[in-house]
Amino acid sequence: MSRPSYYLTTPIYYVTDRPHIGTTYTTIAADALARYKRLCGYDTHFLTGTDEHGLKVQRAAQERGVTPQAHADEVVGHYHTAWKQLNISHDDFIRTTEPRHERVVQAAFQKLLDAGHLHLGEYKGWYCVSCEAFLKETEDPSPKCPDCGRAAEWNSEATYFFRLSRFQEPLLAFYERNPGFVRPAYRFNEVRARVKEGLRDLSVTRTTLEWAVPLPFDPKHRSYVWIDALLNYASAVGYASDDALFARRWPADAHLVGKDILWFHAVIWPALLMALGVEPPKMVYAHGWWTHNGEKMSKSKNNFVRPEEVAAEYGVDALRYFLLRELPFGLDGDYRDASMRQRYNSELAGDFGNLVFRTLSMMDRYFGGVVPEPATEPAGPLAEASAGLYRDLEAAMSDLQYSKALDRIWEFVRRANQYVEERKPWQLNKDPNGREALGCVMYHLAEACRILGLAVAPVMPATAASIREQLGLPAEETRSLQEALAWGGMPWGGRVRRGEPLFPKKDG
Ligand code: ME8
Repeated sequence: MSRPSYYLTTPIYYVTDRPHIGTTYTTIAADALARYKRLCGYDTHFLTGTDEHGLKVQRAAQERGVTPQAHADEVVGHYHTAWKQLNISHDDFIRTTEPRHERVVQAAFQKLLDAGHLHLGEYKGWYCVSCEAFLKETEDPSPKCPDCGRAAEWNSEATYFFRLSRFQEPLLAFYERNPGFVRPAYRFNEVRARVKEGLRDLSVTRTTLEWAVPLPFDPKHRSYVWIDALLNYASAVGYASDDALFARRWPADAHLVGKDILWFHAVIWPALLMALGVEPPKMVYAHGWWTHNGEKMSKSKNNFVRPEEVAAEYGVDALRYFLLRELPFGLDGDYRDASMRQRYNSELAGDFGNLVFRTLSMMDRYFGGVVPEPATEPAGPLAEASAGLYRDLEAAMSDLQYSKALDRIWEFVRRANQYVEERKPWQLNKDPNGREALGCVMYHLAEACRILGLAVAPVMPATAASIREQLGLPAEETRSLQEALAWGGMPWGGRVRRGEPLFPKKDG
């Protein structure tokens, strides 16, 4: 039987900035989910990429005196470099300037026209270039964008409208049938309430914009950047180009997005898909926003947390761990170096790294590095403590509750450290009758480390690989996570190879 597909995406990022903690956050969260699903045996497809058209990118290029394409080609490099450094395991990286995507944007517009979902008219209103979004009607003569606070620009031009208003009822019916469509639930309620207030037709083309995909039936008009951008999720998996591939991957299982772009994903995107006769995605998960030392991050304040700097100080896995552990996915959070340092020292160096290091040190000291057979005690308190681990991880991860999954794993780490204190291997070692008991204790600790090496792999892949190597296990686990997490999988008789501490303590 073929493995079930799991298709997940990040937003595609504007090529106006290097990756910062916000874009990194979505991408790391998606990566942990992709890795988790792969371990569970899914045929996982993880897509990320860059959003390269539109006024915002056009102006960024103009300011630098280069063409938009040259600008995009340069900035996209920052994303490739960052995602490589952060161990992001995407299966595909789409750029909206690629022909494979532009063709699909044109095909989609043609279909919308043919099916009667577009009408020509005139758009008059305010536009926020930074958010690439239209503002609600206002009496204010110089309004600011309610999302980013920047001054809006007046826009008046001929445009094709997408008949979004027609989709109010179909959307509400779809939401009703799919109560898990938007997560967290309270954000779904906000979306539903706004849709109930009514939907206005959406201007989806522009004549004054150069850096965008031209419409096949009216080349004076070019695509509004958000329509172009949303279609990436479909064009990357064969929509309008490879029907078999598209049938395999679609509908997407999870779109991970920030809360600021939920409206586009939970309202405009499913309506557009319905208009094209395509099923909407299964889930859109909106995460919260990070501030830095209590302040909003912005170019003007120049206070972005830069992932490469945090990774240089603490390591890539510690950054990944911190972002996913510090707050429940969905809520807003504040990045503080003191919290990072505190979690690093107490949870990574103290609890986790210490358990692995002392287990392997004692294995060397008491058994010459060879894992003993747990002859008299094949199971024990650690077997018990690991018993519901898979079930709990699955429950947490199916709702992208990374912090809950990590809390559960750390419960096990602490139980294992407590076990060391209870059984005192150093005393058993002195006891002439303690050899068998010591063998059991050390086997159990090695097994606990093996289990941890699997459980933390989605969030801390390099750490997990190092644990497997130190335990003398093959790099790849071939069984599914559920099977591999069952107690007793550590072979005996093999040699362990103790490495350096995984997370050396930081002073101060
Ligand atoms: O919105 N905390 O691109 P973008 C958390 N191209 N997340 C943050 C954040 C913060 N401080 N700042 C930004 C776009 N983000 C579009 C997407 S998808 C078809 C098109 C998140 O480069 C933000 O919520 O502005 C969003 O998910 C992403 O980073 C912003 O990407």
